[in-house]
Amino acid sequence: MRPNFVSRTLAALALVGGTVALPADAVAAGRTQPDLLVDSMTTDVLNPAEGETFAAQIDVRNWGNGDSGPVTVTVSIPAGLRTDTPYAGSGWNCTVTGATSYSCAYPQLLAGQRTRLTVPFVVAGATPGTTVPITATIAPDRRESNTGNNTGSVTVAISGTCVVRGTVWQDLDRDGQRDADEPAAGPDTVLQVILNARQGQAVGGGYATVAADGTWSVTARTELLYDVRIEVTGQYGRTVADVGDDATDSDLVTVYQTSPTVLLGSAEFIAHDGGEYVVDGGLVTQG
Ligand SMILES: [Ca+2]
Ligand SMILES: [Ca+2]
Ligand SMILES: [Ca+2]
Repeated sequence: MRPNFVSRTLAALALVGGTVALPADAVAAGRTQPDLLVDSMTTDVLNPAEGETFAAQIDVRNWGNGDSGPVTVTVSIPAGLRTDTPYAGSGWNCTVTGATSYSCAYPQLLAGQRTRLTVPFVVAGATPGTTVPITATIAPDRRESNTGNNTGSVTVAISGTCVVRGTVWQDLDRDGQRDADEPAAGPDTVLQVILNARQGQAVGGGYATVAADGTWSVTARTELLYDVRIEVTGQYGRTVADVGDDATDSDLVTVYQTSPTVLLGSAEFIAHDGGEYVVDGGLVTQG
């Protein structure tokens, strides 16, 4: 095993630039250099709303072959957001610099080491439906080889309010259109309406029940992807979708479940602040 391992390693090293590359720890101490970078930035909530607190997660990495000195990261506070009490206990020490940035310190990043910096924000005066950018910048280490990757950013969408509504009816002639003589499907038939948020890190969604006239409505958060799911009793299915006039057609395109109840679903749509989204459902009897 051992001779084979050594020969493969030397062969691999020999391919680097035509010369034998030495492992990092064999380079003279003065030649090793850190390369700090913002590896990725995310937020723990995709669509926070006015007054809510969320966190920016900043992955900082030393991509170089040498250990860094002390690391300082400045995180900008854009208009529409404000700072909150910095988190403790991660090894990072953050202070608020004026009202416009955090200054966060970490003792050192060894070659190849990665760490996550998490800072809190409160939505304060941002316009619903807009996106707000957050930027993080690592101060260059004095021996750093590459400072072009020391900045990263993420945008966060500010939630507003929309209305999602619809009508469920019985499509007696199965033509996909609601005709004047076709009755509503009331609460005896429609068990619940679910407004389903598709993205795990988004906050939103809700439930509704239909009225006797088959209508339902949910007021919901925005700047996220939804679909509507309508649960009906087992003897019903969906009629053909998207046939003819959209104002009087059925918008249920998917069957998620057929027993013991039937779960029907709409297509996905992105909800924006101030929007009104109509999802109607036409039912037909099964079997
Ligand atoms: Ca760098
Ligand atoms: Ca019809
Ligand atoms: Ca429609």
